[in-house]
Amino acid sequence: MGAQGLQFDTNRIELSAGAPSTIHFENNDPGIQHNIAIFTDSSLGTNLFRGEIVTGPAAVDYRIPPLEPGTYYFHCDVHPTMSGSVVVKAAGGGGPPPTATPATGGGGGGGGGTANPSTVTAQGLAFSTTEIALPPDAPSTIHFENKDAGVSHDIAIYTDSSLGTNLFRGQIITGPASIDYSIPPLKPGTYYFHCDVHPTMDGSVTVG
Ligand SMILES: [Cu+2]
Repeated sequence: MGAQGLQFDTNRIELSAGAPSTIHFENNDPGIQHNIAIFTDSSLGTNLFRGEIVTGPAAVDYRIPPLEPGTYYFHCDVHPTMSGSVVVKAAGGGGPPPTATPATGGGGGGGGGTANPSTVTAQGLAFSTTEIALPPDAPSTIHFENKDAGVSHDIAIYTDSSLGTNLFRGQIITGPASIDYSIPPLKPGTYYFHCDVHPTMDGSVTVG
C-alpha cells in the first residue's frame, strides 16, 4: 500500500490471523513523514504495531506480529486523520478466502466495529467509520453528528477518490451539532466519501 497527497491509497488492510505478515508501505510524498500504526480501536486503546516513520519518497516493509482475528484501526501517527481499518481473518482450513466476492449482501459491512453504518460521527478530526453502507436504488438517511466544537464538517459522496462526480454534498455544520442527510437513490456500487473541509477524513460508501 502507499501514501500520497496526505492520503493512504486504501482504508482497509487485510491480514491473516495467527502468523506474522508484512505490509509493504510506499511513502510517495516527498519530504513528508508517514507511518502505519495499528491500534485495537479508533480510541487508540492499545497499540498493536508501530511502523517506523519514513520520509518520502521511500518504501519500507513492516513486519507485523501475529494478530488475533478481529477488526482493528490503523492510522499515520504523523497525520492521524489518515486512517482506516485492519481486518484480521482467521487462517481457517480449506481454500483461499473468497476475496473475489463483492459485498453485495444486504446490510453491507457487517462484522466490523461500527454499530450502525447509517450513523456517522466526526470527532477529533476523524470520522467514526470508514465504511458507510446504504440501500440501493432508494432514498436513505445518514444521521451525522459533529462532536468537534467550533469545527466544521460535512459528508460528501463522490463516484471515486479522484472526486470524479459528486453524488451528494451534505450541508456543512459546525459542532457540536447533528443533522440528517437525505441521500438520493444510488445505484449499487462502491463510492467514496470525505469531508469537504478536511478531505483526509474519508472512506468508502457501499451501495448494494
Ligand atoms: Cu471535517
